[in-house]
Formats: sequence, C-alpha cells, structure tokens
Amino acid sequence: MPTSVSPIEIATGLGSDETLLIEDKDVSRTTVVQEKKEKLRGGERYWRVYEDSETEWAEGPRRSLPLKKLLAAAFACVGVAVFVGLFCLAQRQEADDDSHEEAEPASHSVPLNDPSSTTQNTPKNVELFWTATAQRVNFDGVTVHSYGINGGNGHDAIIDANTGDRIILHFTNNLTVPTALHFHGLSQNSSGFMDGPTGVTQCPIAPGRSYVYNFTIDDQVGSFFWHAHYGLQSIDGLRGPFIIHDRNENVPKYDTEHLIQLSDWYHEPSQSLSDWYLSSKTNPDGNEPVFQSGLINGIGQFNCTAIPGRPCTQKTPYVLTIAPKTASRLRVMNTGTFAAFLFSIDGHELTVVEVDGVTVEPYVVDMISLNVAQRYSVIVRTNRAPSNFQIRASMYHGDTWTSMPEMPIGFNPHVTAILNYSPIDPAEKPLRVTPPPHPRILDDTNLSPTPSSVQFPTQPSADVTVLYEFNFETRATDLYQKAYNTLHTLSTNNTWTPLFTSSFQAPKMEPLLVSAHDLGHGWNPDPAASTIFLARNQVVDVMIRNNDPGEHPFHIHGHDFWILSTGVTNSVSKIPRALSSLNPVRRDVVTVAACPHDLVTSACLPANATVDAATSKYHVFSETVEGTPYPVPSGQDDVWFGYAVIRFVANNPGVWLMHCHITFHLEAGLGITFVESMYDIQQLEKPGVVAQTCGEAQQWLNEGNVL
Ligand SMILES: [Cu+2]
Repeated sequence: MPTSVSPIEIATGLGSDETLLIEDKDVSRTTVVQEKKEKLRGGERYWRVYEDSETEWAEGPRRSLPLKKLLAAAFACVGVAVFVGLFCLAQRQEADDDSHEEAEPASHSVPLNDPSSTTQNTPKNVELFWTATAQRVNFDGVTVHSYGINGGNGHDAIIDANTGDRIILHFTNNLTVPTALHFHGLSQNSSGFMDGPTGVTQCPIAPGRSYVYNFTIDDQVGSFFWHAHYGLQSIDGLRGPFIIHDRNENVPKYDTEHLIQLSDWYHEPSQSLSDWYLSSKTNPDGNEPVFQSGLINGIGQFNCTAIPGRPCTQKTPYVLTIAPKTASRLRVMNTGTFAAFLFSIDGHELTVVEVDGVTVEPYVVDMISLNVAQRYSVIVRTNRAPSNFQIRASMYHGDTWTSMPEMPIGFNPHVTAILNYSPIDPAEKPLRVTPPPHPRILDDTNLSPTPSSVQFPTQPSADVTVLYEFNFETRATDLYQKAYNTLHTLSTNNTWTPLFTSSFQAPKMEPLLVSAHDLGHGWNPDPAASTIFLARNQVVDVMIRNNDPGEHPFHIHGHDFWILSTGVTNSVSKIPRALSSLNPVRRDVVTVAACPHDLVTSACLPANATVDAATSKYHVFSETVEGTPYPVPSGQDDVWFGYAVIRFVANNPGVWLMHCHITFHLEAGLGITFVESMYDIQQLEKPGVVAQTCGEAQQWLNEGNVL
C-alpha cells in the first residue's frame, strides 16, 4: 500500500530533486496495477481511446492568451445562434476598446481595474448563445468523450461581465441527455430560478430544449465559474470561468490578468463513474473513482508510457507568457471534481488579493491550496531575470484517497506549466530554483476581507445554530452507497434538538423552489429534500462535523459565508464559541478538515489519542474553551473529527442547496437545503421558462426516457 505524501514533503520538494523522486515513485506504482484496475471495473471498458487520436490531436505548445483573446476564441464557432453571440461579444469588446488600447498579445496596456477611478460601470446586457455539445477531446494525451459549449471546450467558454450587468444566456441542450447550468458563487438575489441545480430551482432541460438564464449581477466582483448541475456532468467538461470586473474593485493595481483553471481529469464518462461509485456491488468499500491526470487550462500530462501500444501523445505543458517587470493577476480556480491542488510558481511569491469573489487585504505566500470549487486571485510580479519557471499544481497531498491500493493506469497527480518571461523561448529548460526552506502555505483563515458593504454580524450567538453531521454507509436494504445527513439545532437551553436524518435527493421533476413558491406554507416537502426553514434576515451558524478521513469542501448556493472556526478537535465542547475575529474571511467553499486518522486503517483516532498541533495540517483545538461551551451531542465525543463553523445571513429569499462539492458525495446524498424566507419566496417572479422546461422534461419522460 503506498504511503501518502504530506503537504510539507511536497512543499519542501518545491523545484528540488525530492519532488522528482516522488514523481518517479508514483509512476512505478501505477504501471503495476494495470491488470487489477481493469478487473476492478468488472470488465467495463475503462479506456476510451480512439485509433485516430495521434493524428487528429497532435499539437504543439499552447501559448497563453489574455482574457479578451480567449473570449474571442471561445466563440469562434459556427451556427446562427453562435454568430449572434459572437456579434454581441464583439460589440462589447469594441466598447471596451474605446478605453483600452490593445498592446502585445499577452498583456492589457491598461489595467482592467483601477481602484483610484471613481467612474461607475455602466450596466449593460451580456447576451450569450450557448449550445451544449458532445465532442471528443484530447487534453492530456488520451482522446476521450467530452461535453462542451458550441463545439468548443467548456473551459474556453468564458463569461466575462461587469458588476451590474445583466446576463442573458440562451442555453440549448444539444446532448442526448438532460442538463442544466449553475453559476457558482453568484448570489442570484431575487433570481433564484436562475440558480440551476435540477430538482432544486429548475427541471432538467430535456435534449433539444432550451433555457434562458437571465439575471443581474448585483454587487459581486471577482472570480467565479459556471458548471453543469445535473448529475456529474461537470466531470465531462461542462465547466468554465465566470469573471466579474468592476473598476472600483478594491485590489492592488496590476498590468495583465490571466486565468489558471485547475482540474482533475477523468477518462471515463461521468455516468459510468457515478454508477460504479454508488453501487455497493462494484464498490463495496465506498472509494471514490480516482482521476487519470490533472489539467492546467485544459492541458495535462497523462503518463503515456503506461499504455504502450495505445494511442497517446505526451502533451507539452501549458505556457503562460508574461512580460518582465510587470504585475499580473492570476485567477487560479479549481474547477475539478475530487482533488484539492497545491499551487506554486518556482521562484515567485503569490500575493493573495481575492478569495471566491471576496477581495482581501494582500497576503503573501509561496503556495496556495485550492479545494474543489475554490478560487484565488494572486498577484505575481515578474521581477526575476528573464527565464522560464515551473508552475506546479499537485493533487497528491495527503488526503486518504492517496493511500488507496489501486490507482488508475498512467495516473499522474502532478501537473506543470511554464511561466515564460517574454521574449524567452518557452521551450528553453525552466530555471532550477532553490525552494524556500519553509514555504508559506496559505491558511485561508488568515485572510481579511477589505472594507465593503457586506457587514459581518458580530453578535456572539447566531439566531439559528445548526449542527450538521454526516456519514457514508450502505444499509442492508440499499443497493447503493448513501451519505446520511444528521441535523440538530441548538435550543435556548443550550442542548441540541434533533431536526432530521436524511440522504439528500432532489425531486426528479417538481423543483423545490417551484413548490415553495406555488404552495407557500402549505408545502410539505419530502424528507429527502432535507429542508431547513429560515426566517428573513436570521443570522445562521452551521457547524459541520466530519467523521470521515477525507476533507469535504462545502458550498452554499445563494450565499457566501464567514468562516468562524475550522480545524480538528476531540470534543464539540472544545470548538471555540466566542468570535476570534471581527473581520473573518468570507468565501463560498470551506474545507471541512478530515478527522485525524490512522494512516493504515483510515479510522478516526480515538478521542483520547494525542494529536500533535505542530505537525497537523489543520488547526488543533484540544483545550477547553472559556465561557459556555457548545453542548456535546449524546454519545458523540468518542473520536477526533474535523469541523468548520460558518455563518451567513438569511437575506436572500430562495431555496438554496448546501452540499459537498465533491459531486460523487452530492450524488450519494451529502447535501441539505435552506428554504429562506417563505413569504419573500412567494413574491419572487417565476419566469415562464420554468414551467415550460418542466413540461418539456415531462414530455421527454413520457417518450420512455428516464431521469
Ligand atoms: Cu465530500
């Protein structure tokens, strides 16, 4: 059984021989599991390799493009609808070009954001015409099936808008299966029917049908992304960036901005991954499917030597070209499914200025960790002697899956790209840089949001405090593995009162928001909807308790939230109850720490074990807190566990999904819903497309199809 590699090991190996040794070790391990893995899959065809892949997909190094060029490329496709989209976009760019003169390809001559400017954005309509399409792609050397937009890649379909703009996205489903889109991190204030998760805010869009996503970007700015929210289709490539600019964004000046999209990459279609994962027959241990490789802006390095004789073309790493002596904003995002990334650039500090669409006081580190769906903007200064430098994104850092006995053939968890100072030849060998002896790895709880209109509610106790626990199990009556959510609420006498235990499942058809809107207080939701009702403007604390040896990145739709506390402890009573900051970090995905566990058995350590704070990846809370502690749920303090306490204000009427962003886990039921301000939900305008889409989905079902 392979040993897992701690973040510290990877970190100290930054650019050194040690990293190379780790990589070699991985490669040798993956080659020997070839037979086992294919057997494990029960004879199912695991590899989707096509004979023509070498000739069809061979290509040279790709150069980075500034956002505008990428946008133009994203829509350079055929079709009438697409033409209209291109036209709208071109119009928008012309307007931009009045004030921004285009310089050399990889840089904007004028910063997109100028904090000193007092000019307000003039809101406009951003009208897009997107069709979901199926195609074959080769991102990492192996050709596989994929979904994309307008015949192109999802990661190239970039939504770029300004604060205050109205998005009008005409979305047509040209797939053979239903789909829907979600705009991650967008609050959808008063436009909850545009949020996207099927069964929650809309019906699935049947094949051949369309939905118009029409909403205004209120006061948000920063780095977001869009992705499919039907099944696990984002795995298949239906995901891409959603960037919101604002001239008044409170970040330091920079010269150019670039997207760095990180994701794990599976060679198998999401449906078969999901079927395999959930079935107790094929997956009795409940392991998540492990990806084959990782991508940086759609380019990865699958280990082709692991599949001799099969079509596979080793890819040249992605090249990010930046002029010397400039400051660049990199919008780094993890749009993947399962793995967290450690991201760094040899010889360069990263100044964090934005987290999940929240601008923060500049904070300098050497590495950032991005869990699934998390984003950071970092400022990178090209202040070294011109050369090439390695950009590193590693997914191999100590989560339990890294010690699974079998890894996919050719598995490569390390992705690299090149930071190229122009005009150096990007093909020149990257400079070897001595890594810092003690690299600074970002702890997001050290970040402080810049002053904004969003006020942190400083009341010590929330109006509603919810304890959210969960576990994965396959009960005797189940054919499928399920996640079970157990919810309690804190009563005024400081005891936990049970709310419900459920495995989340959205309705196939009648979306929860439609039921709430149409029926109001007469609505009696199915227990599987896992609903918690909130009144307008209540301050809500959610304590997520993780008895699992893996991290879980939790996300709430319709809100970002403050992180009050996160770490590991051996008693709920030791979780800090007093606020430790009056300006805590706010974001929309929180990493809920794994339980400290036995590295061989993966069992959470008993509560009386000692966990060393000095070597732990997480904050360790082992001291009794001052004041009244949180009560201990009965019989629960027997092991160490990971947790996060987050706070949000119920100021956004709607039905909002809260879930683990590892979509396998959501499929298993790891999620709940907040029904926020029922009276206000009933006042929401329900666009005609909502009922129309449900009717079309029903018709599709009537034709003998299944959801
Ligand atoms: Cu999870």
